[in-house]
Amino acid sequence: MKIVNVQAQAISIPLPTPVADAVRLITHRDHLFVNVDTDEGISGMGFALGYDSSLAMISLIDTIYRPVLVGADAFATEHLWAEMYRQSIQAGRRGAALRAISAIDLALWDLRGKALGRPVMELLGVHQKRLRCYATGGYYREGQTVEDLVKEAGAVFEQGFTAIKLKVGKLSAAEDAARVGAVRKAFGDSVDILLDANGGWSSAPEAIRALRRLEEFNPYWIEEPVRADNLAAMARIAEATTIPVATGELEATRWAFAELVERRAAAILQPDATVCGGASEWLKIAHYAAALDIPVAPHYHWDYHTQLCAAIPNAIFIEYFLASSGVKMFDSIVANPLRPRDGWIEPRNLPGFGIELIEEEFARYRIA
Ligand code: SMN
Ligand code: MG
Repeated sequence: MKIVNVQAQAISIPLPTPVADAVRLITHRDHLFVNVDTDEGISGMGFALGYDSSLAMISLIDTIYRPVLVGADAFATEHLWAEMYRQSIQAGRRGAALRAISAIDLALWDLRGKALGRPVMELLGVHQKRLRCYATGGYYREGQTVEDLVKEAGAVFEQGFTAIKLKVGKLSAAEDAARVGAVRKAFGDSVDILLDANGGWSSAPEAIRALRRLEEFNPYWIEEPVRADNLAAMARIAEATTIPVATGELEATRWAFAELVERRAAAILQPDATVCGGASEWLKIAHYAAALDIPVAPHYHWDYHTQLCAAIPNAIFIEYFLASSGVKMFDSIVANPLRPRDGWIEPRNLPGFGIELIEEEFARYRIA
């Protein structure tokens, strides 16, 4: 089956109200979309979160990736990944180039599932279909009090979730401890509280000082305590606190994840298939982690990660955003959004990734 066309588009969805993590204000979400068509009339679709690089990604597809793809065998995903990576080595290796490769690779896996009439998880081999979710909330919001945060967490637990992720790292250690402590006090030990600093602490000592104050609330993990690049600091933090370090949402390629493990920078890996290089690369990372019994808790897009986590033995969590969080607006363009029940989520039983878009909504948010 030959690839005859690769189409790239971008959308930008505004958030109803801006929210912040430790390092940035988020006002909208932009995504790259890739459609790959074949000579047998079967197409695949893939997407990646852009962080305002969607237009740059379209340009990379036009100049570097489309020429690699058109005319090639659509099932040759391993060969095509290697070739796309090689042809963009000067411009790429991570960041926007790897996100573009991710969207293309995911489109090719979607296509393969559609061609064979099976969900991606069944092409891989199913381990489990029921996956535990945590709900991400607890962003910093203008004017929000600790009581408001407890109320927000209450709404999450009322829906049956037993794990929540809260932001830390923007306020003083005492203020962050008050936020996390209030949630722990209100909901007790039966829930898991995960923390995400988005690299907000400037050094290992600063992170360790803040984390010492948080240890008493028994957080499940601390995510990206310092800048993702500073593996030495990440390892020092892991050594100095009882809280397991999770990281990986900004990492791309198997080599980057191997380094995280070798340098003892993370106890839990968070590869994102739309960032790390697509399903092909995500699977290598997850299998490498499985060889060491390291848990995998992928970052974000559950439309992909439910299919992929269903097919590995070491998945511990799917990340989910409630629509009421007003943060993750992607489901506003999905006709068949996945809905967790009682804190658990299952992959779609449809060919490929089975994601159906609402065309009018897609068109409304389209920017290129
Ligand atoms: C996050 C980052 C980017 C998009 C969505 C969510 C955040 C998280 O760091 O881990 O939830
Ligand atoms: Mg994060």
